[in-house]
Order: sequence, then C-alpha cells, then structure tokens
Amino acid sequence: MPVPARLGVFRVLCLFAVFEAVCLLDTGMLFPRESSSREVKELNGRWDFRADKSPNRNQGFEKAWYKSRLAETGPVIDMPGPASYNDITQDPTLRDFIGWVWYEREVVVPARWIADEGTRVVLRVGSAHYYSVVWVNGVKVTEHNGGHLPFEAEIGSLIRKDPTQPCRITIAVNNTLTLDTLPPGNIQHMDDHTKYPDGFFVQNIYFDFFNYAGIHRSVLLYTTPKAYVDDITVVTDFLDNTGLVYYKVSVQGAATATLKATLMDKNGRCVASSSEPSGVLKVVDVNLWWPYLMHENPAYLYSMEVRLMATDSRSTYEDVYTLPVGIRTVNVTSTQFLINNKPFYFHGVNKHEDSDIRGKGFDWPLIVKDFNLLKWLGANSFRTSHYPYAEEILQMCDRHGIVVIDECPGVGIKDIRSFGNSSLTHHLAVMDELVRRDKNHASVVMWSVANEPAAEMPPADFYFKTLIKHTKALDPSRPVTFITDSNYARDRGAPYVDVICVNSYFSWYHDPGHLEVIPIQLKTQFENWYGKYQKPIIQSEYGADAVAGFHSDPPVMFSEEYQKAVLQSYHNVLDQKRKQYVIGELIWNFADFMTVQGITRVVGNKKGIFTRERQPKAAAFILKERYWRLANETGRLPVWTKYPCSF
Ligand code: GCB
Repeated sequence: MPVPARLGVFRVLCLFAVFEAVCLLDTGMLFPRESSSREVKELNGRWDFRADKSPNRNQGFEKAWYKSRLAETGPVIDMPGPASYNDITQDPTLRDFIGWVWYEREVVVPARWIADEGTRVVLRVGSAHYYSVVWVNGVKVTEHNGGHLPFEAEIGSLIRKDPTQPCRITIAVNNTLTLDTLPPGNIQHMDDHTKYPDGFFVQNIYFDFFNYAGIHRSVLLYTTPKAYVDDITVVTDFLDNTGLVYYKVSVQGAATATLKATLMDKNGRCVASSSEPSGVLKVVDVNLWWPYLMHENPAYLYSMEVRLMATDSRSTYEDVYTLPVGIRTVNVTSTQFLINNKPFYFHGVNKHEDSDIRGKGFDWPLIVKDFNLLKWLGANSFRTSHYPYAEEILQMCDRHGIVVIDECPGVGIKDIRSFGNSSLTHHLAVMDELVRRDKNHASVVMWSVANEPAAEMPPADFYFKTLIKHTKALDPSRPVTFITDSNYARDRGAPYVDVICVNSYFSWYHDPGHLEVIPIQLKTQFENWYGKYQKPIIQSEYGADAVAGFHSDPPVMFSEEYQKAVLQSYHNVLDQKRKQYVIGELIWNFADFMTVQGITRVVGNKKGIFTRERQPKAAAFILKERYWRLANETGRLPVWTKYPCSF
C-alpha cells in the first residue's frame, strides 16, 4: 500500500532532514569491514592486566604505568578480552572492584601498513565500561566517556615514528558510576570505624543488573586509505513496487573525490547506481525487508557498495565500503505500529548482555545460541534493555528479521541531581553516538531514550522533552519511546513519545502472590494510558521470578508454576487489548541474569524464561506456543519453518 501523496512529500522532507541532522556529528563510526581497500586485525585474546588497588585508585596515573610495559611497574595477571574482568578470577575484591583497571598488549603491525604513508591505521574499541583512556607506546591517543558504544583513534603517524618498536597498547578503564554517568550511580564512603574497615566505600546503583566492567567488545586495528568513506547514512522508503534508498556519503581526507554508489541484490546483481555523494537509488521490483514470521522471505538485504576515488599530489586513493541495506518503512498511528504499511505486533523479549564467566563480554557462541532460541520461541523482536548491544548483534537482527527497540543506557535515573545540565548534556551526547552507530540497521525500528526514570520529579519534564525532541531531530525516520512503569501519574515523557511502553509486575512487586489481581489491574493500566494519550501501547516488561526446578501446585511465588500462571493471566488481557491499541508484549526476561547481591535476588534475577545457561523453564513452552500462534494469525511463516529442526 503506497503512502498517501501528502504524507509521501512530508516523509521525503523528513528523510532529508535526517542527513542534515546526523551531519552535525563530527565523524562517522562505520562498522569496520574488510574490503579490497581495508584490512582488519582483531586484538582479541590474552591481555596483561592489573587493577589499581591503591587507596585513591590513582597510582597508575601518578606512576605513569602507561609509559613502560605494565609488567615492569608491578605484577600482572592474564585477562581475556573481550570479557568482563569480574568473574574471571577467584578474587572477590576483583569481582566487586571499583576504580581503574589497566590492560596492555603488544601488537605486531604489518610492515606494509607502516611503510605506506597513504594508509590510515585506526585503533578501535567496540566498548569498554565505563570511562577509558588509551595510550599507544606511552602516548595518549584518546579517551571516552561511556560504557556501551565504540570509540577510535588514528594511530598511523605514531607507529611510524619508530617502526622498529612494537606497538604497545595500554587501556585504562574505570567502572565508577556517578550522578552524571549513564547509567547513574554514586559512591558512598563509610567512615564509621566501629562499623566499617578503613577506606570502606560502596558503589550505589539504581538498576537491576551487575555492573560488569572491562573491555566488553573487540579491540581492533583497521586500515583505510588516506582519503576514505567516513560515513554513510541510508533511509529507505518505497512507492508501489519501487524501493527508494535515500543516501548520503561523507568523505574525509580529500578536498575533491569522485564516488560511485552501487546497490546490489542478494545475487550480487547491480539494481541501481549513482555517482553522486547523496541522492536516491531506485529499485524496481523491490524485495522489502520484512520481520521474521511476517513474510515467507524475511530479512532481505541488499548491499550498497560505495567506491571512492581521490587524488592528491602524491598518489591516487581508492576506498571501498559495503553496507548491508534493508528496504523498509516504519510508521505509527494512534493504534498501530506499521512496518511496510502493515500492522506489526511485537511478540518478543527483553534481553541482557550477560552470561557466566564472560559477564558482558562479547561471545559469538552465546549470540548464535540466543538467536536460535529466539527463533525457536517464535519471537519476532527484542528491546536492548538497558543499553546498546554489540553491533554484531544488530547485524544478526538485520540478517534474521528480528525487530529491535534500541535502548540507550538511561536506566536508573532516580536521583534528582541526575536531571541536571551535565547529566542531560551527557545523555544527549550518548544519543548522538547511538544514532550515529545504529542508524543504518533495518532491524532498528524505534529508539528508547530511558527506562523507568523517576519521572515524577519536577525537572524530568524539561529533561525528557529535550531528550526526545533531540532524538527525533537526529532521526526523524524512526519513532521514539521511553519506558515507563505502570503508574500513569508518572508520565512526564509520555506526551512527547510516539509509542507508550509500560512495565508492570502485578502479583509480584504489587500484591505479591495474588494472581487474581492481574486481569483487573492490567486492564485498568491499559485503559488509563490509552484514555489519556491515544497512543499505541507496548507491554514492555512483565514477568515473575522462577528458580528453575522449584515446583508448587497450587502455584507459589518463585516456582515455575507461578511464573507460568502470571504469563497466562497477562496473555488473556493482552489478547483483548491487542485488538484495540496494544501493539506488543515483551517478556521480562529472556534469560536469568546476574545482579548485585541483595535480599530480593537469589544469585541474580530469575525472571528468565531460560536459565542463565539457556535451558528452558516451563514458561518458555507457554510463550513458544503463544508466539507461534500469534505468528500464524498475523503473519506468513517462512517456507523452512515446515522443518522446525532447521534452527
Ligand atoms: C524493572 C526493570 C528491570 C528489572 C525488572 C525486575 O522494571 O526495568 O531492569 O530487572 O523490573 O525484575 O525487577
């Protein structure tokens, strides 16, 4: 169904606004990909490591540990990367460590990278939690504030200074959370010597997952030519059966350059091309990108190859970058979420980046296992609760048609001091970085700016209005939400969002043990929110803890039977309301995950429908049955699902 003409013009204006808005950011942050002009060298594996356990945690800086090999300034231990450092050793002080830790490794840089002055060598950290400082051969090359997004530095000139030296990379990472970090936290010192040992302090946090820390995603070196494709922005649309790919390429390192953008189908056949740095590529007989279980041929991806040629007095540079592109549209009405103009119902999960030993460290086996479980479950979507996930995960979503609500780390904003100017400035900067990184993923259909902030506090209104407006200006092509708890009086962000996302835990945190309240309270929740805002609603969290293997009939809290009963009771109401304006349901949580120690958590949060080891609890089968039924009602199953063993 084509977009009505007036809406179509408005949409195109919006698409061009994206390019203007995103261009306000200094540089791009394209995912490093190999090509005929680019090489990538992963620095994953063993690093030397030392936690700075000095009383002020500052000895590393005072004694300049970055100036020589780490092993020369004190003892080091082996530390794998990517991984959180917390669960790697038997040392409880390292598990609960707060402050600076130091990583170091030496890298052999290919001689040709050094010899060729026309090659840029870039050091990139996929993510390190939370604040990082990076040195190469003792020289500081960059620092980064924030735990979930990539950062990089060009180091070619530095390593060329003395090509005989090995390239020593030192990364200091500090996991301290303050009132201005995202998520926020604060450090509390306990000075009463009758109660606490000397120098005792704790990190207070207001969110429900372990504050894992360290180098969480790949560190790598990659090359580009001196003149290079710095960024690509793509926004897609379609009219009848013609796909429209609006694009803009930004180039660095060349005053003038020529470029060619070629869009290829799955078979490598060119379907459209252009020689302009921005414009629109038109695809006849387009294969749209459809979500998993909505179409028999979901997740169709084209490849957009950008080939750049530039010349300076010394030489000619050619750079090639290929971006996967899914062509689809997203629109929101007062009762529906439309993908490609068809109603989409989110039947999915909330996740965490979390597993035993690795903590929040990137791990391919875990990721592929999780995608197999999502597909087994019949889930078509997830929310990146409560921070941006690894880029490779979003690439998997693009490939498999799993729809994503992309959430920034604005979780646990509970202290009034975290609504001040410096917090807001950082929050806006994090949104800039998030949109810059994830804007081209077809799977990403909505931005989430925060989870359950203390929205009743007076400064919250200005804070969220500014944040949501900023995010919409950054990317007018996607709706924006913020996740609220069920109490609709705490609604400061709601007037500004496109979709209302509500978390509720009836019969758990409220009226514990009373399953009979769910039908009434859930119905009231939906009717209140819709009555006030007339915006579509997603049940963005619901669930109950269940310790795998605990059984009780009649059901009692923490048993598998109770978790099942909560889900079934929610589903009855969701089935009534999804005929009206409820557009999705995301279970809390996909899998059990680690939290801080506390009296409400038994070795972590147990609301997973899978255990932390990814084994199903009884609730997983309830959800599987439901999701496949919903898929049969609302979508078209891929041909291969006749053979359910194939995933
Ligand atoms: C919530 C939070 C989530 C918690 C969950 C719980 O509302 O958004 O981070 O883990 O409740 O289990 O308490």
